Amino acid sequence: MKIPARVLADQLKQIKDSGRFSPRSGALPTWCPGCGYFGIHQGLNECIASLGLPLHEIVTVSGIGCAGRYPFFTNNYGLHTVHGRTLPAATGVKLANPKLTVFAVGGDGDGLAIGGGHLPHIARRNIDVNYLLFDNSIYGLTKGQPSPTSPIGSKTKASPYGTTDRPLNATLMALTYGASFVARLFAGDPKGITEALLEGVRNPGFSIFHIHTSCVTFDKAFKTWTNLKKWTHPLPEDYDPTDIRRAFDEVLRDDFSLGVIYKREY
Ligand SMILES: Cc1ncc(C[n+]2csc(CCOP(=O)(O)OP(=O)(O)O)c2C)c(N)n1
Ligand code: SF4
Ligand SMILES: [Mg+2]
Repeated sequence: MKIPARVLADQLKQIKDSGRFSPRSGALPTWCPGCGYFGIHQGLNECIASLGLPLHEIVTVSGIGCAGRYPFFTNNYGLHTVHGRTLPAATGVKLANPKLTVFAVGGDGDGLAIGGGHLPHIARRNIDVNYLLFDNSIYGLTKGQPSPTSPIGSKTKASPYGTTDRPLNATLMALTYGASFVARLFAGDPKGITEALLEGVRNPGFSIFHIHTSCVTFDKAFKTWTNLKKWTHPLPEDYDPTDIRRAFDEVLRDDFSLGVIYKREY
């Protein structure tokens, strides 16, 4: 269906007037068309716009990967650091200037493979960093090797006979490590991402947002948009995110229920 130019211009004006685009930089994201990261970008931009903070008081810190490119696409301060060292760098930023609102952004390879040793320590120290884990279950930037969250049997150029390793469950790991705020989200639901971020930013400690997303270029079988839409669903209506035992029950099912899984009461 062809949308008339005037309708598109009106829609663009509405978006500009809403301020949704103001946290974006002039650099257009270099992600592949259809990549789930656009939905995450929209969710975080809307959160930043709603916070109403001056952009120089916000920092996005990344490691390396397609997710690691994130800081180029925002107008706030940004640090593109070393593969796997997203969380130590973000910790340093927060400790050096506690007035800053810090968002750490990184992929499943960055955060759970090479950088997997940092998650328990930022969680137990309860450093006030908001960590968006972009979990596409693949190494996107290096052209599609299996990651620690790829399912058993994943066939890639680096695993032509299928992987034999069991995948990690990042939400379960975050709960086990004692993270004080844990959300599980989906890149296809930017509104849900914004809502969880706005709640998590208020947590005066470490908040993790485990975001299931799609690598449309290198994964044609597992985390496709079609599958993710089929698998994801909201948490039960009577769910109480302050009940840690309930949170473990929910997450042990290795399910795709979405929302705020756990928040600590101080
Ligand atoms: C020390 C080091 N080891 C390996 C690499 C190669 N490398 C770059 S990105 C990457 C993995 C990317 O996967 P992920 O973190 O899931 O991010 P995605 O690209 O999927 O967003 C690897 C292994 C590197 N840049 N530095
Ligand atoms: S390779 Fe995958 S993760 Fe990277 S930008 Fe393209 S679709 Fe996104
Ligand atoms: Mg990845």
